[in-house]
Amino acid sequence: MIHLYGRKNSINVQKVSWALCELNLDFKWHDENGKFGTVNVKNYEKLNPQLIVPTLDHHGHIITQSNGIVRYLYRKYTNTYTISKAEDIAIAEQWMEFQTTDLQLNMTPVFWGLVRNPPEDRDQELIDKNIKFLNQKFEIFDKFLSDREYILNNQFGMADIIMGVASFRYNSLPIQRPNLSNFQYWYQRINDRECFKKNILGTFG
Ligand SMILES: N[C@@H](CCC(=O)N[C@@H](CS)C(=O)NCC(=O)O)C(=O)O
Repeated sequence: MIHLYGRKNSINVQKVSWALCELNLDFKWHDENGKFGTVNVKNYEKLNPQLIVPTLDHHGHIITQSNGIVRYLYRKYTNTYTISKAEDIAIAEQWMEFQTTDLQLNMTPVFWGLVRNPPEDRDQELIDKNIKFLNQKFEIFDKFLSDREYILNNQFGMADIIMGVASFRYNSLPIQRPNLSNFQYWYQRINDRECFKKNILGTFG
């Protein structure tokens, strides 16, 4: 049995639920309706000493860290790692790292500042500075997408999921975005996927 711990509107949990869906894997979802900062599961610290989400219990094998979980699932259930050249995998992983480090650095103050925190706590200067960086980083991704359909092997895969959840958040933010035609073309195809509609759409907030 596969168990996923975490709430539906967490960007990091979404990576895993989307990947499980794409791979047609049944799983039991725990704490689907949990609030931020709480995981309503008894003894959760035994599964995840950091008390964060997501955690995957894959037939008794406990894994944390969203990108690590997605890599594990793709290694286990697809031929991504065996058919791809190491150079191409490196590029895919480069974008996965980009999301979790560089993008999140700017996404967090913008998302929390505009969406999750009350308006009286808003630091507009900080938000504006980070919107600028966020737009610049998506411009870099837009250029990368100019000669490909998807990130790895021109097939939808793990790196599209990781950049996809971040892109959903970016495109949902009430901010001005530059014209990113390659990015928006890619995003539209990502949006059309059933697993995106099922796991990501309608979760902004
Ligand atoms: N590097 C971790 C970060 C996980 C993380 O920060 N999770 C947040 C939600 S997105 C969290 O658990 N916050 C506490 C909570 O929601 O209860 C990962 O990628 O899994």
